[in-house]
Amino acid sequence: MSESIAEYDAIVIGAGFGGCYLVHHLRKMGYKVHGYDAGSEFGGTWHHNQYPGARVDSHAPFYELTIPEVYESWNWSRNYPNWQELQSYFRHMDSKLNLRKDYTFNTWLTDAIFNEKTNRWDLKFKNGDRATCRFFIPSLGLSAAPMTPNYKGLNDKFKGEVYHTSRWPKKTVNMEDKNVVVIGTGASGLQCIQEISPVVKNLYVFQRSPCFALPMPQEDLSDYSYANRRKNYEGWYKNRAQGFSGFNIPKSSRKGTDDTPEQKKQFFDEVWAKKGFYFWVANYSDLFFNKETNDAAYAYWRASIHKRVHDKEKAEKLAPKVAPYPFGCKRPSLETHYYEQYNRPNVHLFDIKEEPIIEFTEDSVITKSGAKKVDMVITATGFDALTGPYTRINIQGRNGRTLKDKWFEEGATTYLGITTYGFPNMFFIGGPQSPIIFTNNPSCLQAQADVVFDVMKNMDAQGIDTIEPILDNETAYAKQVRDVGDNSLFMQAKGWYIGANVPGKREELLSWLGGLEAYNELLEDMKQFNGFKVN
Ligand code: N01
Repeated sequence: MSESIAEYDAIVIGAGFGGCYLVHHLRKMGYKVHGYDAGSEFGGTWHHNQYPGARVDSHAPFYELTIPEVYESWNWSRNYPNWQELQSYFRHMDSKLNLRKDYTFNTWLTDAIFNEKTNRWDLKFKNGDRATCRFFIPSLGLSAAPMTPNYKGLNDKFKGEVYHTSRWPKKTVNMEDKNVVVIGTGASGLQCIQEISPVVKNLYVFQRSPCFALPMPQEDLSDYSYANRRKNYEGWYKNRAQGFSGFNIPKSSRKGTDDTPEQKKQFFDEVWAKKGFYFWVANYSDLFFNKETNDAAYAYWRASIHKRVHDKEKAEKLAPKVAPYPFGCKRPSLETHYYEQYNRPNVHLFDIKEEPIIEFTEDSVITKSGAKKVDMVITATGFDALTGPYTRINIQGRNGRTLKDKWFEEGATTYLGITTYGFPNMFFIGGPQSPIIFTNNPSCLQAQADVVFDVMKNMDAQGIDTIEPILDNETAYAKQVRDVGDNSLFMQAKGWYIGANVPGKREELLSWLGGLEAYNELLEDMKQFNGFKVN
């Protein structure tokens, strides 16, 4: 524990994509910047989420930072790399940029308090460290606050191993010949199930809602000529910042309501054949707004699943006749052989709504059909996404008001998904009301960080000490984000996109749905401080 207070121009919290990009560039711009992370290494999400089968479902080379020193010397072996390769990527980045010299790890930020006398942020860490800075830039990741289920007996009686997917231990976890429970079938559960089914003795999957997963077009890149591919990088990177999704997947302007059933079938065949997120991002433009279009997409998807799952009862649980929520309004994960796992005799599927978990005993899970012996429980139960990572920290702005209170009372209200009234010189990257949910994450994080760099530069050039959004502008922006959500089908899908998975959290669409290109245009205003009060 140090007695002194470290002084910086800027402090970045987080050592994932956003944090690394920020520290690298701010340092180059001549700022005295320091990064902190609660984990023991670089990687953010990918440092913690190393559960079996964890793999990104955004493809290379879009899912990386556009830092030439890093990408020019880095080759992915797959276009959808696994956690091991993603961790190697971060090690490579550090070896090229020596980020480590300006980072402190294993340091949990407990308090960040804006000091109205000095106009600086005063930070305290769990280990006793203290620091102060002019610019406070948290880049905490959307999934840094795991949600754990509170089943009777799980935490106090059950004697077997219990792991949350996003807090997977840094040791080998042996599952061979074990009876394993997986609770939750979102992206994490699905990937884990896909990987461990062939290994375990029995797998008991407890599903509350099915995931509408799409085929992952995985490719082996090891034989590619990277020299040739890299010639395209500059163009790709430029395009990714200008498209809707931050990928090379174009958004369609075609509406399902304009097409006959035959035309719809033909259109679905086309987008389905492209695999990956095409059936989501490049689907009809009214997919998220029109029930008829959405139902048609769901029916098409459902038929593809029923072809792969032999047991009709299981198939019906995985892809029910009536969609339990609108298609694509919870995140569709990508899979390669998930559905085939349910053809294995050792993989048992329970719909929690029909067969709830009654309790865990020392060595079993009890449901209405009896007790099943269990050695390990894996909870893949998701996150208090977007706001949770921020509201767990005591972040206090003007007049001692905390961000937690503000977002609890008003909902996740921000200006441009990057600042919030009452919290001067705080720029959050990848947080609520940014486009992060609907875009390739590095594309969104970089767009936000780039505008922060310009804002800081312009502030210094014009002798401005603090910047803070004007309340009316914030209210209007926040309303715009929510109104789009309220007029969409998203509000009918009770998942993390709208905060419905967290008891007591206000239900609202938590992300900007207008696409990255339109968002970038809004950010242009910020560079000139339009909509902001400056001092
Ligand atoms: O979390 P989730 P996730 N009892 O919230 C269920 C990113 N990600 O970790 O839908 C029983 O999606 C819950 O049921 P329901 C990606 O953005 C990316 O899987 O609320 N079940 C749901 O089935 C992703 O979307 C990658 O009814 C309970 C599941 O648990 C996001 O992270 C990989 C329950 C949670 O699904 C989150 O994914 C992994 C309870 N008490 C994650 N509580 C890739 O890039 C919750 N559930 C590949």
